Amino acid sequence: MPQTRYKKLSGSELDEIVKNMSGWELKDGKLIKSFKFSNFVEAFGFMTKIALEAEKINHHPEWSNVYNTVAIKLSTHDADGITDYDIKLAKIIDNTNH
Ligand code: H2B
Repeated sequence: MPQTRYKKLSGSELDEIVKNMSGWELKDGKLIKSFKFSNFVEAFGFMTKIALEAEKINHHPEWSNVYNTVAIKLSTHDADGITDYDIKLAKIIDNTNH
């Protein structure tokens, strides 16, 4: 996939965008947020819904799941940074029931 597909965001652009994204933070060059559910099935159901949406836009989360929590870290490895696609995926995630 050509790298020009992505718009890599600068530090100041990111600060401006992320301050309006509830619960998201910048850490170690990634956009991060954690979600907590009542049990494992709820957490895994959330991941399943996101996985299908991520596949549709061909942009995939780095994440981990322990019982009822899902910790998400977004970045674009092809662009070695955070891009408009990470923001797009973060919005999809926030709009998925949690
Ligand atoms: N997801 C993320 N988060 N970053 C990428 O750079 C990326 C991806 N690249 N999903 C895509 C797939 C690329 O490897 C394929 C070939 O399109």
